[in-house]
Amino acid sequence: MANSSGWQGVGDMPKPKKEGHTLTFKNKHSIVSVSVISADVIRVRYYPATKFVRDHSYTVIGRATVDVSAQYDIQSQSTHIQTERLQVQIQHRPFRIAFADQEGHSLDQDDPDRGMASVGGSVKLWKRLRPDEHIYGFGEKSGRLNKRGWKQGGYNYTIWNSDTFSYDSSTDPIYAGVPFYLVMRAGRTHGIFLDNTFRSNFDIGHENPDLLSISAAGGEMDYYFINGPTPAAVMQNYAALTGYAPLPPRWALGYNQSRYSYYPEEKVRFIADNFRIRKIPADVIFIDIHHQEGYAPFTWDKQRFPDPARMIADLKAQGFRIITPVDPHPKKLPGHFVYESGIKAGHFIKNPDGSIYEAPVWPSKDPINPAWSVFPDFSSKEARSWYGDLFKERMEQGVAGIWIDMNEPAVFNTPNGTFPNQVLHDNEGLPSTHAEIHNVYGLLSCQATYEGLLRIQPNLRPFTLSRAAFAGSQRYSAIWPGDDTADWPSLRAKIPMLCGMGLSGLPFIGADIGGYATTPSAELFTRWLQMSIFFPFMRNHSDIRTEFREPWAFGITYEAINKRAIELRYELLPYIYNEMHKASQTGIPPMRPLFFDYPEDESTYTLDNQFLLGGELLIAPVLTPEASSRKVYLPKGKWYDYWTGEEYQGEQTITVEVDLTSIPFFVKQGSFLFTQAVVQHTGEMAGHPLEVKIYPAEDSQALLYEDDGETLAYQQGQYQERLFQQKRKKDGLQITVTPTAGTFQPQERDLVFSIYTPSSISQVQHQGSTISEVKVLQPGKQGWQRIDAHFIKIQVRDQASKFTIDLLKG
Ligand code: MIG
Repeated sequence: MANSSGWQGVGDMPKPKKEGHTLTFKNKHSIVSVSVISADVIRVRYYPATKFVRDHSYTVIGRATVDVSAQYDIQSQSTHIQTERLQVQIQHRPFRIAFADQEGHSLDQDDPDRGMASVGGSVKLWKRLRPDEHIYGFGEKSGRLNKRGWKQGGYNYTIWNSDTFSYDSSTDPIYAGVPFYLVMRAGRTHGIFLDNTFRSNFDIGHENPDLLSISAAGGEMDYYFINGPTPAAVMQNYAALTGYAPLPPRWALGYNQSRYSYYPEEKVRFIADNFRIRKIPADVIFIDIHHQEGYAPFTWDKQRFPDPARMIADLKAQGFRIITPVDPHPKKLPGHFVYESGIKAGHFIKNPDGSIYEAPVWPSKDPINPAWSVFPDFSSKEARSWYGDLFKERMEQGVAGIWIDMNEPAVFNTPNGTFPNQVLHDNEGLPSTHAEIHNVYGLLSCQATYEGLLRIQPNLRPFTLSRAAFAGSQRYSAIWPGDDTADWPSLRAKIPMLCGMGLSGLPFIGADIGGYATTPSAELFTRWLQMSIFFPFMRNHSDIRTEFREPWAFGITYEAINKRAIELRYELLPYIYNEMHKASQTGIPPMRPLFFDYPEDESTYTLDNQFLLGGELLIAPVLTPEASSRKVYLPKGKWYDYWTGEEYQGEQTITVEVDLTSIPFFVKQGSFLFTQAVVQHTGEMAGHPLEVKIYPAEDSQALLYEDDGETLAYQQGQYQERLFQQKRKKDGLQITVTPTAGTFQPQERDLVFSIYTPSSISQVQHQGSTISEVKVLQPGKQGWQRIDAHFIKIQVRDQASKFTIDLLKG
């Protein structure tokens, strides 16, 4: 049935054929299949033809149906599927699908008038949108957290990765899109993932307030219904399908200093020396495209960097890692190993007439030897493996990670800034045009790079930072949201944007501190830095046309404030690392909006000026100029101001006073906050005390994961996981630390418990024997000390075996 706009609906379907856990429906012009992937995940495929082309995905890596028990009731007019947790009701005439929970409460359904349809190769699906449904996700997106939009005006989001220099809060699409969203309604959540790489569009009640429509410019309507009921459960199910972010090297979680552009070598050394002399902690320096000879990827400019290996070794001795960009646009340089080997093996993208596609990007701006670029076809397995091997020399020189820019892909000579749609890709054996590969070009460039680094250094965790991304990019890269501007709206926009990325399965994220394209005021820079302490990836980066903005660049008053902010990052590193480890196991993003942990609290559904880092910390950054106070919403439970120790009852909005040095954040009752003393870089951490801040509840617990921070030995069991527990007792408090897994042993060190305990403690015991109270804790010695009205500290030597500490009231 064609409607007025030409869309041809799926129409009526006869009874399906059942094969395994897949039901296939066919009529003269359409094929639809519905598969049970697990008790929580249902896959729907629709193609406007009598058969599917092939079953292939660049994103989904885990859809093998395992141990599913589902019942199928196939009637002539309808089919009903029941899994352990979901019901799927399929109406055959016209074909419509509805999803419900096991009690039959409706979760998601096709619009009864429209359902799925196609026109001219595009596919579209209209779903019901209820007034109280809140929508989140779509990857890196501007605007509010809740994609219903401000006052439910509705947004319309496009997935088409785009180089959007100096974008603002209304630009869409930008660099990285993920065709996945969560629906939250009255505390219950589910997700929809569209596994289609063509340009797609999600209209969230914009065109019609009662409809959410999904369309793609080609391919199948291939989507997954992903059950909750909690946001965490949706993310876990989504990660099982699309993969997990690997555990990053710990140094990458330190402070990263970057600039377009640090060169020559003396400048890089000057930056490094300044951090160390000024005692501002830092782990990584990013140099930019000027390190290359004539902007040719995989080269070094011999004048600017005469001996990269030596420079990198010297900086390593100072505790710095060096990251360089390698943009995926090889220069057309006859004689150069990248160009020659790629030409020889046929790894570059071709025009429809079979010639090699060339376009101007950075290498065309070389004043001495300008040349256009050629482009690896990352959609070919062979090209990916060839490309990954190109990094050998660079890694041997000691480069610690690869920064992948311009991989939307971006070119300089087309109106939309990317390849023409007609260029041809291998598409893993089924040749296709750029229209199909564009959105995964970034993802696949990261896969090629990541896998190459892993082959070259099989025992080191690869690090890549990418600008473009798609569903599944979490498996290979940290992502930063490109070139924004240095203004207050842009600062504020980072919270919903990064939270939305986390909700789209990308946990390892952080934005250019200060805003990229323009120069921030000292105050704006400081606020941005203070907020970024709590972003999984923390990097200061700026455009070549802006003023330098190292933490000391704004004068001594600001330098001291900025230094303190970076020190706090290092203090929190054991906690942040632990959260990244959890993300690597579960898919749950460390940086997340409040509704994620408090789905029953409706006042969190549109809250996008504060966020959580893990379950323990609530961050309320100062987001306005010359602020003297900020309002903070605290959800259910008891919360403690990290700085003052003041206790607050949740479910209220409080006002905290702030000045330029303030970094408002709150710790939840029951938390174990794993911290350390300030070090200048992560290489100094070993042997320093681990300080565990405990905010006792009746009883609570937390797992702490530790390892060597850098190698893959953890995959062979070389890590240490311990369970920290605290329990209130009649006569005080008991803390227990129990090793639970792994063989790794941290270097000998003190373990300090910093305990929030208003009650009067008079005695402390370690394994039943009394520890003496001291005025000052001495390194290496047991003791306990009263700090202030709220805290006492207990210090013991850390030990591999289980132990108990008792705090006894007088
Ligand atoms: O066309 O490498 O977003 O971070 O500094 C600009 C130079 C190219 C854009 C990136 C930015 C980077 C810059 N790049």
